[in-house]
Amino acid sequence: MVERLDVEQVLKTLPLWRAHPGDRPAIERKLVFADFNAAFGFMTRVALRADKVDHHPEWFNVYNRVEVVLTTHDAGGVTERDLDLARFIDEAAAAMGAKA
Ligand code: HBI
Repeated sequence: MVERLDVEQVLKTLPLWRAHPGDRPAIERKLVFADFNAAFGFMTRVALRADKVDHHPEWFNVYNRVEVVLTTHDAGGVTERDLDLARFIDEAAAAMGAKA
């Protein structure tokens, strides 16, 4: 079992992320891309990584917007696995020219 981390501490290292409102601790980032092509390109990069590390985003996409929520179900909160994927998401978002 991976250790749960304090969300506020995690967010200090992830300036583009917020606490996700809900019944269990989670972090979220809302992204905007130039168009659907860029948004889906971003999602493809993240999907391949998620498959590789067996850790998956909860996400929502309409056209050029993607909303991502990360949490670790087994631990009932945010762990290093979410932090790692969030860092990868930030890199992929920058590479795909995220506007927000
Ligand atoms: N993805 N975000 C997230 N959180 C999990 O706890 C998680 C996951 N993907 C796969 C996974 N857990 C599996 O390890 C278990 O469901 C078996």
